[in-house]
Amino acid sequence: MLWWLSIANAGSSFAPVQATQIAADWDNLYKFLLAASFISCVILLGGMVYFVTKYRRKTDKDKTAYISHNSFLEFLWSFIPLVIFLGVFAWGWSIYHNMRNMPKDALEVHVYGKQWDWTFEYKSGKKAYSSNNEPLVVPVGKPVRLIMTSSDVIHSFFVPSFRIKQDVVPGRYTNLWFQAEKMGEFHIFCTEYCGFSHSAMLGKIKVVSVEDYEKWIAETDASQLSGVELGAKLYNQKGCVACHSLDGSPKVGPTFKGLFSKAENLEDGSTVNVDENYLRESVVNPNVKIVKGFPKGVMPAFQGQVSEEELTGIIEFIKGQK
Ligand code: HEC
Ligand SMILES: [Cu+2]
Repeated sequence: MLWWLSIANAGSSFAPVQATQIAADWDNLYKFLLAASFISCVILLGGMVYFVTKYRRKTDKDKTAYISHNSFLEFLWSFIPLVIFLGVFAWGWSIYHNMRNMPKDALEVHVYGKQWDWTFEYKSGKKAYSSNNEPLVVPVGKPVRLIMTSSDVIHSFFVPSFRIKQDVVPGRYTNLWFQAEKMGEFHIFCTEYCGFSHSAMLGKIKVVSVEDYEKWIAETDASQLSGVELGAKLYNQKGCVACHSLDGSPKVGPTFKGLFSKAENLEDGSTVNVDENYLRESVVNPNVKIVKGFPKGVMPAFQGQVSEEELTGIIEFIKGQK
């Protein structure tokens, strides 16, 4: 193998360590593209130099025969690249599909980006702040899903060793998932220019054994409400309880029982898959999508009435109503 084909696996200035399977897949595709480009370049430039020397004008009387075209050759140099490009497309598509297809059983962590910190919030309510040098701690060999949002401008969450990157946008959730196969610490960068200290918006992912992760998460401060507990408190305090039941019976609004991940029928005849973004919109802006059989304009909009952490709590609470 050429030196640059093997160097990436170890981690170098050429490419960081491969800490996930996706990173290895990604690198293989990238190496193929580099090798294919290199070989094409040699064929093209080599051919050019060869023909320039071979058919150069040696005497004044030299005359090259007139050649118009060669259909078979032209077919080959169109068809072979077409097959290669379609192959690259299929290869890239399958890696992208793995990257974006969120596993259902993943450990979920909420991520808030803000100028200039990444806050990680676990189900238990435990939080870690990158601006305090606290890492995102995750177990090795387990799928992890990040549910991310921003409380100010657009940031972007990038983990070079995992080869994953996703914009973190105010007003909505974006997702990333990964399964770390190597223990150790890996860098997080913000890759969307977000103001004065953008370059210092750094973080770390610390991949530990499953036992160490369990020990670490068990150390959650007992006075800290979990997301579900916070959501239950808000369900009563904010008055959702008056219009939404938890036992399956409709009140003024639909019940929360079995709501998450079902296909909801809307007034306009369409259906929507109930995910975190749908729940978020239903709370902050309830009149955008009206549930079939329920009145419009009855539910108050909670835009500006709940913080990002509170919204997370409400969503976790609704997700828990199976
Ligand atoms: C005054 C009654 C009322 C209150 C209070 C209320 N809602 Fe609603 N809610 C409704 C109605 C009516 C609908 C159905 C119409 C629609 O889709 O907007 C609804 C729809 C929803 C939906 C979409 C449900 C589905 O089946 O797709 C969610 C989620 C929701 N509300 C959450 C909340 C939360 C959380 C609170 C408290 C912070 C709350 N609501 C407070 C009346 C209310
Ligand atoms: Cu940023």
